[in-house]
Amino acid sequence: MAIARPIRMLGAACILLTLFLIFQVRQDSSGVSSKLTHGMKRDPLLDPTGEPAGELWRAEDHDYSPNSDKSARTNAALISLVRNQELYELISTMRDLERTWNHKFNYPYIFFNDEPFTEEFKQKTQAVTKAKIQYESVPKEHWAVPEWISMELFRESAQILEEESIQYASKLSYHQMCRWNSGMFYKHPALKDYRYYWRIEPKVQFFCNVDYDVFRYMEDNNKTYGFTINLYDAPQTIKKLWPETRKFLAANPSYLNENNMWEWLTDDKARPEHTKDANGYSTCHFWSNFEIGDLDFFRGEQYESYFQHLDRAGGFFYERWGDAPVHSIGVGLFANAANVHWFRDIGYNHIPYYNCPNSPKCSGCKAGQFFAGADFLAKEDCRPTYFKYVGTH
Ligand SMILES: Nc1nc2c(ncn2[C@@H]2O[C@H](COP(=O)(O)OP(=O)(O)OP(=O)(O)O)[C@@H](O)[C@H]2O)c(=O)[nH]1
Ligand SMILES: [Mg+2]
Repeated sequence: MAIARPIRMLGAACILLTLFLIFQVRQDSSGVSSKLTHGMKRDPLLDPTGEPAGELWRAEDHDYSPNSDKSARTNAALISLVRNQELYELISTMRDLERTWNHKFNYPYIFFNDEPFTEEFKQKTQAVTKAKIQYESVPKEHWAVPEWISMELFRESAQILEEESIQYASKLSYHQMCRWNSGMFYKHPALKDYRYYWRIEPKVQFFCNVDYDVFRYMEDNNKTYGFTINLYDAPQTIKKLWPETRKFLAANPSYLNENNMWEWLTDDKARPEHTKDANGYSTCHFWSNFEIGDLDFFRGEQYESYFQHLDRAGGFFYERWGDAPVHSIGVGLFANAANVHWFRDIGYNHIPYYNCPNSPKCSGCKAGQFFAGADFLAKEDCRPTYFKYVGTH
């Protein structure tokens, strides 16, 4: 018996709808879709990505040889705080960065450690690059727990955070590392004469060939800070960070930049519970395991006195304030948002998150992929909020 035409049409529509839904679910579970909200229909990383606009410095046109006195390199270094036991993970990071970028530009590396670097560490890292490497110790007074911190209170607070399953809560060196990265790295004597830094960490990955001098790009375009990944933080680790920030701002209202990122920092629409638990801070931050920044900004009066205030407040030890939210709030309040740059063209991964552009220069990651692993990671993506309030520049 023939089936009536309207019924056939309905059946076909049902099949198409089912196929569409299956496609959507598969996309979500592959980590490619990060469930962009705030009205963003499409991840900008899915659109073809090229180089930033404007004049770019290239290795073909200038002298970037490693030992040249007249090199075109600007005043910049690749930096990492790292432990001897992370040698092989660091080598893997260096290989990626050399392959995609630094073999063309030969910027020097400066490695920092609270312990002396071993000879093996020095030899094996130097074997990966033609560029110069400096191996630096962190001054004791930069690493030590400040005298106003009560170790008893630290242990009690860490215990409470451990009960909330906060990773590394009772690991003192983790707190010291976060404090050093927040307010000490830019005071290290080895960085005194440098203007720009690119922070790297062991075991991160770089996926895309970058054919211009990114430090010159920062300088020529008056950029203060560059990032790849924009995330939410765990509110339990920073409950007092925003209240302390508000206190600091109340005492120093003139420090606030006219073109700041207040709405990104205080958004309470995307994750209202998060903002509530962090006492007014959205917890959105630039993931600081990647950052390219202007040291003059961090050394400047606004950021440095902000750090001093936070350090006195004790949250690097009594909570688990990370350098990522601290840098991000500092940049979000005291820098001009127009001078903060999303390096969308630098393909990057630190487990478990990615920045992966759609470009023939990239391999090893999937365009638009935001995370690898369990689906719940998708909700940690703060880019839609950032793009909405600050933009995609
Ligand atoms: N020298 C030194 N470096 C450290 C210490 N703790 C952490 N680091 C470095 O600081 C950076 C951040 O530390 P990680 O342990 O990766 O912290 P994380 O990224 O929050 O944690 P993971 O998700 O486990 O990677 C890395 O470059 C580490 O090598 C330390 O006690 N001494
Ligand atoms: Mg790490």
